[in-house]
Amino acid sequence: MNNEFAKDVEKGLGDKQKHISPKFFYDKNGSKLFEEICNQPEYYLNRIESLILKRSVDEIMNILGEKELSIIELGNGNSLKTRILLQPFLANLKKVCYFPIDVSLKMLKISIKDLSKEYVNLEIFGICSDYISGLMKMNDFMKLKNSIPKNKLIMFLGSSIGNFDPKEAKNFLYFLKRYIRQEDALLIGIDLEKDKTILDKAYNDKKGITAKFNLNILARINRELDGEFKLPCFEHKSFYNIHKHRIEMHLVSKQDQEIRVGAIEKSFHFKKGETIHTENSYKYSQNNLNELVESAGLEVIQSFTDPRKQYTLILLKKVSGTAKS
Ligand code: AVI
Repeated sequence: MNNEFAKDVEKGLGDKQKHISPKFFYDKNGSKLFEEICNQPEYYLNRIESLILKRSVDEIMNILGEKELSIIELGNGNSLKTRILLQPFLANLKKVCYFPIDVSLKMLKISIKDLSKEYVNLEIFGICSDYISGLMKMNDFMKLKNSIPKNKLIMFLGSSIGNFDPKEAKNFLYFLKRYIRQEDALLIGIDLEKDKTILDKAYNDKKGITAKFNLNILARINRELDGEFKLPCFEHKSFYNIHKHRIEMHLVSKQDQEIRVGAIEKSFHFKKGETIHTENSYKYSQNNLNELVESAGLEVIQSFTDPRKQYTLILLKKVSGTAKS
């Protein structure tokens, strides 16, 4: 049994506003569904981020100005976007090492296998782990192996930082700062605030893939925790909460019902219309973004944005003179 998942479900379904952490979306099915979401016409995030990456890769390379580089990617998924950087970096630098860090062993294995075939001169060190322990492992490993480039670029793409609330996002950036030196950089993808209609559509695609992705968390409880959720008795709901600057994703109970979760030996009552809050996806204004970066003791070296200012990639470094934390 996945104890962390069991604990999260027990606590989350017992709270007044029921909730489950979005990190549990990504089992084998969930990761596949997320890939499908990224291909939906309404979900602009990945498409725009890839375009920005293509347009800015040369500038990023010039700014970094390194001969050798270790690229660390948090939550690489299928590493599709990473290829946009890897190709030119490998063509222009003397040595590139790539550390993908991902919780899904299956995805990690597939992307390492594919990348090794495509780029014979790329050294890949995959780490199957959550971000925090993955970074610690990467750091220990780099200390042991002298042949690994010391210059680092840590990437956190796809606006995954938006799934943290602003305080968590600040703490996470602050934590990342520990793993970079003055001469290293972070590359972070962030979705920007925009028209509510565009946002609502992106999280309510016509084909219903986001709905399947959301409902999969209940199917996962059934599979892994001996749960008795009847999926047709719940429905996907997501909307942009303008006041909180975030997309909220919920699962709405369509009727009064009692659901047993065998692995934790508990039943949970749902009233008709009651929801399980499954995800927040924060969207940043330029001001909120500046505040986030500053509060973490970082500064923007350069930001790259699409012409309609829908999405941004920011290249960050430690504020000069920041003490090592
Ligand atoms: C992974 N993360 C950045 C996605 C997002 O947009 O918040 C997850 C997602 N949830 C629904 N659609 C996509």
